[in-house]
Amino acid sequence: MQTSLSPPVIAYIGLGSNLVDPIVQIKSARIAVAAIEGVQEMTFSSLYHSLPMGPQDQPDYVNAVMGVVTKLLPMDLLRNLQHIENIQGRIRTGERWGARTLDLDILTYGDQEIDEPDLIVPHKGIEERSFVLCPLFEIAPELYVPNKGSIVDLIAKCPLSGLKRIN
Ligand code: A4P
Ligand code: MG
Repeated sequence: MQTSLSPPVIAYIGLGSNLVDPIVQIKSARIAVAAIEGVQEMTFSSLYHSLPMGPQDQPDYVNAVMGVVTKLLPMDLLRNLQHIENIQGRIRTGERWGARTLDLDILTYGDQEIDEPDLIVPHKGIEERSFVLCPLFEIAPELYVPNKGSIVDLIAKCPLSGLKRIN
């Protein structure tokens, strides 16, 4: 894949799966993300079992967050993550918040705020999602999410029901 390089930036990536052995999907995705040229794994959270946000007629999710150092520009990072989603059998049905083998979202990219047609960073809705905030807090308790607040403040305001850490 064609890529452009930037100075190293810390980015956090949200991983989610609720189809075809979600735990295996998340573990495979971790390996695939760490293998992207220009991406280095820094931290990886516990896995969390979560109730579906959105349509309820779908299986429960497994979620996690990965911290990376990357030299990829944000759009290049996104394209690489979408490539991994496709390889792991992601089928885009067009249904909002529908079931998926793998979802990889860029939660934050350094202290940048990005508002482009294909990429919004910090990821929209991050503050309402305990399945993002809890694993993020676990690996980055000092994080400030640009334009939204500190992870400590965000987590204090977010209901945590329906989330269970997987041992
Ligand atoms: N896009 C824009 N910004 C970003 C970003 N920061 N990271 C664009 C990744 N993608 C970003 O995404 C749709 C478009 O968003 C992409 O083409 C990309 O250019 P998608 O992955 O194709 O579709 P999606 O994920 O269904 O869309 P959406 O609205 O982003 O869904 P979410 O917000 O990712 O939510 N319940 C639980 N418990 N756990 C989950 O992980 N996930 C979802 C999906 C629903 N319910 C869930 C979970
Ligand atoms: Mg997504």
